[in-house]
Amino acid sequence: MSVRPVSAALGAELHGVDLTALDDELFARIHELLLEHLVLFIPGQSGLTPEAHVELGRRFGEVEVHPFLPKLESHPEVTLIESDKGGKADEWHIDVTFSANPPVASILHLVTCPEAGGDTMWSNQYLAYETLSRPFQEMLDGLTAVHVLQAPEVGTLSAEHPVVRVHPETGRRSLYVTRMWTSHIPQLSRNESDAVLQYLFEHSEAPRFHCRYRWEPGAVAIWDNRATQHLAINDYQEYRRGQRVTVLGDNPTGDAPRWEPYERRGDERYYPRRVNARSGY
Ligand SMILES: O=C(O)CCC(=O)C(=O)O
Repeated sequence: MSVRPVSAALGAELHGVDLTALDDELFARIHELLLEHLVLFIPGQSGLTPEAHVELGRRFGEVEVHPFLPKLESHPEVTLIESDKGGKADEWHIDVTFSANPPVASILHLVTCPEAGGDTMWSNQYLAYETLSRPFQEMLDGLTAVHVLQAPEVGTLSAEHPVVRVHPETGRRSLYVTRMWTSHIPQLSRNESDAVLQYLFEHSEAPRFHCRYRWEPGAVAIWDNRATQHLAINDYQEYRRGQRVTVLGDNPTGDAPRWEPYERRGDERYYPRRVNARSGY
């Protein structure tokens, strides 16, 4: 197997790998590389059947059946991301943070993609945290954030997680707020929360933390959902189809909140939630 970094921030492309011939040794190497590079790209996997895709997911942990996104009829663990059915995740996000136990990892198999365009970008959230000043890090270490999905299929789903989480396998801290789902920081006033989150969204999405992948049909991406965000670029018209297997089992942990929830004063307006009805990624 050869390993070629995709950017200085994160991402590596693997060559000489056949995911249909997965054994314990190959899986252990992929797992180790994932912790190091945060997102792995494995081109040339057109032979990856839905069974083998789900099997790869099961190596990492329990596999999700998404509550409402379209799925393969024969394999409900395989979520379909089709451009002609609204499957364009073109806002930065960490997958499913509105759940109490968001995914550990996602495995996306690009079956059909445009000749040019439809690239996907990832951002390294260890670096996003590590490049903040020490006083700002210390403040964020003691805060939580609420993540909300509002969708007709399920109503409102929400969860509260640390703003800074500690990775259960590497022990490193990463920023854990995301433009698509994070609504507010309950220990701050509404104006403070809006301002801090706006800053964190922009900071965490900065190009110096990125890699960008140009897909070919049959390529697979595996990302660590605990320390990255991603965005699919919506710059194409053609049909694009991805099949995603998502691995559950995460329980984001960080420092305990150091402050009580903010108490509203007088007639101060408080947290109208952002409406997130676009998808369920
Ligand atoms: O379509 C893509 O490239 C990424 C899809 C996505 O954002 C997701 O599966 O969470």
